[in-house]
Order: sequence, then structure tokens, then C-alpha cells
Amino acid sequence: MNSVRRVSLTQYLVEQQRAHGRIPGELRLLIEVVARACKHIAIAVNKGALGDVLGSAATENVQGEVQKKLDVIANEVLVEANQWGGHLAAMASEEMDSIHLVPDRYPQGEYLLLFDPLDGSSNIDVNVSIGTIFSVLRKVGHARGVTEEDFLQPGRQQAGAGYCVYGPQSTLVLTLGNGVALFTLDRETGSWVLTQDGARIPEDTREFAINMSNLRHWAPPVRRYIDECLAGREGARGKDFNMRWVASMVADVHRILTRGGVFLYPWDRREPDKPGKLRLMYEANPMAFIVEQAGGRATDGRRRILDIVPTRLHERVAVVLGSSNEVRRVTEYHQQAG
Ligand code: P6P
Repeated sequence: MNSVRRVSLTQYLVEQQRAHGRIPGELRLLIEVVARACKHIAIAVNKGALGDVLGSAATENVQGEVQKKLDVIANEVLVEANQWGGHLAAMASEEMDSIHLVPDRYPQGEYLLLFDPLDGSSNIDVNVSIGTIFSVLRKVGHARGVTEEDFLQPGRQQAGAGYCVYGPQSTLVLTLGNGVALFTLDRETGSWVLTQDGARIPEDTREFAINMSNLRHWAPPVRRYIDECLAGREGARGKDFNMRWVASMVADVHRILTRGGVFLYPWDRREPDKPGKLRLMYEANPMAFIVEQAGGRATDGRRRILDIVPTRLHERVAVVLGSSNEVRRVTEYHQQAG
């Protein structure tokens, strides 16, 4: 952990602008607005049973999943916070069927914001870490009209990405293409304070993250990789492995960013027509950008996540990400399988 001088998110962004000259004012405003929204979501999450925020909202999202009250609250906080500032042209969310245009009464900006407002929401009622994931794209055209097609850009075109994990600490993780910085919420002052800059993921690891209950449904390359990990030092890998599965992508990715590891949510036979469970635009792409900026890798088992050209806003993708040498091995097993 690099020890860093205590600077606020605002000061960090200003210094990044001076150092790299690549953070336009609108992008800086966007990041600060999202960070403020995440602070409000953290406050709502931390209310727990003391606030009317737990349980089901008795509605379904575009994925056909029952929404939790906090899913809806978090989505509303992000939409309300971002639509008036003039930095965005439109937004897209896991919790909204179609894109959300900035209302005509507000000025439009040059950015598109995509988010999973509260990832891991099945963990809300059992008090396990959850989080917000966001991705920033530039609007390609310059006419006022924005359509879903404007969002369908490969992840390598992201202007920025981040997540906020609501756990024992609330931590905001951010990349604008010049490495990965971590900010911890100081609840006494209400500000995001830089607590690590230049986060790096170790190239090797002995820790994998996967939902083992799906073992019988996996394709052979994934089965081969996990079987070798489970065989430990007596097997082909010659070393023992540990396993973690929080079932909250933000928490699993944050652990990997902090100490290394490999995360897998592969295709499986339960729903063979779907390439995977996780969503490309607002889960896989932002996490892949962060992981690569920290020296890791992210593929769908064969292709670099950030090179995948989306065809639909809510499309799903298989995900293998984390320590580069392990992701490379899983990808090689897929390529060897043909
Ligand atoms: P499973 C949460 O619902 C999520 O989208 C990710 O955050 C998480 O990694 C995954 O699904 C957990 O899925 O099938 O293990 O419950």
C-alpha cells in the first residue's frame, strides 16, 4: 500500500489535470457529481433496518430481476444528481430498460454515463458489501439527439471508469486512463480522501473467485483450470490455492485490486444462449478498464473485454479478470480447446 499525502478528490482531479492535461472540466465535474451521489448512496445503504431501504421494491428490472428498494433508490440518486449539470448527454443503467436522455430543460454535455447503481444487491439484506459501478463514454456525434447506438462503443473508448464499494469502509476507486486511485469516505467531513494512488495487481496469485456450485455446468477449459487449482501442490500447478466468492462483483474485484486474484464468471450450460451472467457495458467494461490500468488482464475467456464491440445496451458477457498470468492461463486453455 503506497502511503499518500491526504488530498481530496477535487484536489486530486485538479492535480491530474495539471499533470496530464487530459481531464476536461466537464469530465472533472462528472466524476465529482458521481462521487457525491455515491456518498448519498452510502448513507442510504448504511441506514439498513433503521431506514425504509431494505427488502424488495416489488418491481422488476430489464433483466427480469426483482428490484430491491435500494436498487431503485440508488438509481434515482444517480439520475437526479447527473441530469442537470450540463456534463452529460444521456445515461444508461442496469435498472432502466432504455437510455435516459438529459431533459430539454437542462444543457447537454459531451459524455455518456452508464452504471449499475447497486451491484450485488442480493447481499443487501444480509449486510455483505455491495457497490456502485460506473463507466464514462464520450458522445460520438455532436447533434443534440442521442440514441442507444451512441452507447455501443467498445470499452477501450471509455474516458473513465470506477466503482464505490460500500463495506467496512466506503471506498471510491477511479481511473481516467492514468492509473488507479482509491479514495476513502471520511464520514466526519463528508469528503473523499485519497488513500492510495497507482494501485497495482500482482501478476501471480494463489486465490481464485468463482461460484463453485456451477461446476457441473462449466465448459471444459474452465473446469480444467479450476480442477488444477483444487489439485494444489500435488497437481499440475505445484502450489495450493485459496478460494473466495462474495457474490458481489465490486467486493471480489476490490479484493483482487488490493491483493491479487482471479475472478471468473464464465459461460455455463444453465442458460446456454447467454454468453455469461454479467453485463458488458456497465459491469465488465468499467471493471476491465480498472483492472488493466492496475496491470491486470480481463477477457471473456478468449477476447480482451475492452475490444468487444457491443451490439445491445444490456448484453451479457463471460468474465475472467485479475492477475495477468492467471488470466492468460485461463485464456490459453480456451484457445487450446478450440
Ligand atoms: P451468483 C450480483 O448479482 C452479480 O451481478 C455480481 O455482482 C456477482 O459477481 C454475481 O452476480 C454473483 O452471481 O450466481 O454467484 O449469485
